[in-house]
Amino acid sequence: MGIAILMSSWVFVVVCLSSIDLICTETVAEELVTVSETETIASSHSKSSSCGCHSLKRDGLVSVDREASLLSEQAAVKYSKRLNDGMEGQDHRKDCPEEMVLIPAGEFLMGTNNPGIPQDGEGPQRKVHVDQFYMDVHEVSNQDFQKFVNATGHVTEAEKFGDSFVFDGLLSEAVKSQITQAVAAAPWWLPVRGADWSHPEGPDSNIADRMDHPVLHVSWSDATAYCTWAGKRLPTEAEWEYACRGGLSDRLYPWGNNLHPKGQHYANLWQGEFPTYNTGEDGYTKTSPVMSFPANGYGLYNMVGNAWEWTSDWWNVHHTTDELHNPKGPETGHDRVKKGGSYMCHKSYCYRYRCAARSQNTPDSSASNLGFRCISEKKVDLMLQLPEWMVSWSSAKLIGGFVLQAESLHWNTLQRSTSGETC
Ligand SMILES: *[C@@H]1O[C@H](CO)[C@@H](O)[C@H](O)[C@H]1NC(C)=O
Ligand SMILES: [Ca+2]
Ligand SMILES: [Ca+2]
Repeated sequence: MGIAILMSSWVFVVVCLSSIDLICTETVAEELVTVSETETIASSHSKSSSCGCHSLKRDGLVSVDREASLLSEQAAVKYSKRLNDGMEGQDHRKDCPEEMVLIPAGEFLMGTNNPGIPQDGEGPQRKVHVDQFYMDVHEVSNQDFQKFVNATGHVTEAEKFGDSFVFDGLLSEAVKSQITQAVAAAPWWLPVRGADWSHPEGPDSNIADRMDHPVLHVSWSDATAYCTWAGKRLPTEAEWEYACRGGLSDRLYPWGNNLHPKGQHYANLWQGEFPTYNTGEDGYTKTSPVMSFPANGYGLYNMVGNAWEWTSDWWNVHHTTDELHNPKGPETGHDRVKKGGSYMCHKSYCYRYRCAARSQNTPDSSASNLGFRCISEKKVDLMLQLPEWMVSWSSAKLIGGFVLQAESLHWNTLQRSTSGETC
């Protein structure tokens, strides 16, 4: 039986590869994971003119879960970059370019007077001026981060500490059975030994089939080191929020006020019941490729949803209503601001996939839903590959003595970092 399935899958892969269609190969990668021992691959693969990957409907019996997973796979294709841009069949290497777009200078209304989560300091609404800058069009991907690690030998904080937080819905039973602690206020977050950016669900996982997904399990310091290496920096909260709004004024989301314009999904969020059942109606129960779903008015992808994104600001919930120019947040603080929400956000629990929404973590925290993107004042065309000593020197300069302090605080941090932050 096992061999029969392997062989069918193999034939499927060969058919897909021979048509050089990225969607097919992506779908197959999913397929190898989700096909169970008791199912057979139906003959539907050979039915359509491509490789049948666009209509993964199988003849015969399909369980309810299987049906949901099929619908989710179809949605994943529907919301892929390729179909968003009407570029089906084009060169897939363009799917994940290292690209930045110009965010023109301007003024905007930051925050909101109708806060979804008032205690997060979403209000009051205030006028802010921002100079022009360039922003990464997508979250930093695993591939981008791999390049950085290859060039610099950077070791992330999660790797140094030996653990990171993983949402328990993603964990294998083998990994789960070894965990004895959880976060009281949010028991679905488990500290997993050996979880890091290249092992997002612990030692028995890898990123081979998601190099174009956002890098996860990166601390604020890791993110800062990456941006510095790339000749860029983290955005301030004001820059991030200004960019999120995509030129629209006083709207909830990067595309407007309607979560599902024309019944379509515009972001990778959670559908179903949090934290027990994610239907994956938007195509993904975990992260999605960094350029899926439509871009906003500035050409930025996944500003809300997919992965949370670090900003350079210290966290504080009290804001002046004075008009500000390029505000950089408080001088000092304990936590750093993150923006945009993630694939785990559901309105019932984490209505934070709005541009004004915000949350925080200690700078040494890392988790399976937290990533980043960088900005720069000048356009960075070529990645400046600084030697490691220069990167450590400049990030040490940026974060001062915090590295040492973070070491000693780490265990408290693990508990604290998810107590206020539960999605
Ligand atoms: C990083 O290095 C590994 C091992 O040498 C190599 O296989 C991989 O292609 C490199 N990745 C990038 C993005 O440079
Ligand atoms: Ca989703
Ligand atoms: Ca995001």
